[in-house]
Amino acid sequence: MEKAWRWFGEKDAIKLDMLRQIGVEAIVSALHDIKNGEVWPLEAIADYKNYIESFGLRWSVVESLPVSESIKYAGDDRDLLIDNYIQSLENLGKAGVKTVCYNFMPVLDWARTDLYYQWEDGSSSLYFDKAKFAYFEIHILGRIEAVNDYSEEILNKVKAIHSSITEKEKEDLIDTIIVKTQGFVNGNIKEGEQNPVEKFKSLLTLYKGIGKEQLRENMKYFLEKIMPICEKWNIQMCVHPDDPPFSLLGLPRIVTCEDDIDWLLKAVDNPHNGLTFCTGSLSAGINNDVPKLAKKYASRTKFVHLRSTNILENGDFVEAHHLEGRGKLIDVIKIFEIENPGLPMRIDHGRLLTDDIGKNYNPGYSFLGRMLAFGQIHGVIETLKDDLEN
Ligand code: DNO
Repeated sequence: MEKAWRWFGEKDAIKLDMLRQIGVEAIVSALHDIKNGEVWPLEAIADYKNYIESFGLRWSVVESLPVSESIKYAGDDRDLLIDNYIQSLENLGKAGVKTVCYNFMPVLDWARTDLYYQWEDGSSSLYFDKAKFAYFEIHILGRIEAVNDYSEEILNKVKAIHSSITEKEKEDLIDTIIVKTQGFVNGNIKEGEQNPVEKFKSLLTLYKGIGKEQLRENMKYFLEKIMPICEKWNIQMCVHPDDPPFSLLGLPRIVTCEDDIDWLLKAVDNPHNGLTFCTGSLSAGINNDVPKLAKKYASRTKFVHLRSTNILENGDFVEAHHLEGRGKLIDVIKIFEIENPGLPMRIDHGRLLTDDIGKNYNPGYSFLGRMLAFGQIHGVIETLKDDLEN
């Protein structure tokens, strides 16, 4: 596997020389300053690529070239936005950056309720608390019909949260779900937004009446339009699975499990329509057997995210150590080393260790926590390669 690292550009507190020193070979990044929906100019792409290369690294994956909401809900301007997307792909192709990660999640790009779940050793990781999310839907967004989406047990917990939550805790929850986890990935709501809850609610209304079948149709439409430019430049499109892989906010989810992936790969049966195999997102689906999926989809996988989770009895999930939990990374790496060697992989999320605290890293993107996982995974890859060669 190619050992890559997600880097957020020159503003990132983690510098490229540091990455080179720990054995990183390639960079996963995006032109983060360009607004969602606008064309990425060739010159800006080339400058960014040259900068990365000046450190002896290569820009191997774009994560993400975001798909505008209007493409997802089929708004009036979707064709114009798809044309812009095609132009960005053309420019990436010309510049030689040919693996492009994206997602097709309505409104919310990944969801967590807690950024600092405490472990006994003082480190922390990201966490998804079902009852807190239900509370957010029902009491903060006022989405009353959400009561139909949750069990009685969860609804009882929601009542308890409602009677004890402080204003500060409420603000933190809003900030975590719709601001802190979204702004840095070119999501809909940025830090400093005056009224994030109102903006979020108005985004949700765009999807009124759009169910799973319609969202699938819209995704197919988008992929069919962009395949010719991908063929021209040999660009690999790789969709990121929905995180978490179950429905939230009454919105449809279409990349969550084997059935979904089967549908997606058949609907547009073109080798340029591929997957970002995210062991973290997939492992949070109770019915997903991650190594089994890796084996089945190895040839259509173009990029790998390595991370693991544990699902708790109450339905919450927590991000686990990279070598533990449901992600089964050692098995997955072995499968990819045999079935599709050389794929770019990056460590996804890491714990926040004591010396990471206060450094203003994006949620999940600590330095020491990720470096620890990177070192472990590097060792696993080399050991497996050695075993396979002998
Ligand atoms: C979060 C990330 C996601 C991912 C996008 C891909 O940490 O895994 O934001 O980059 O969903 O389009």
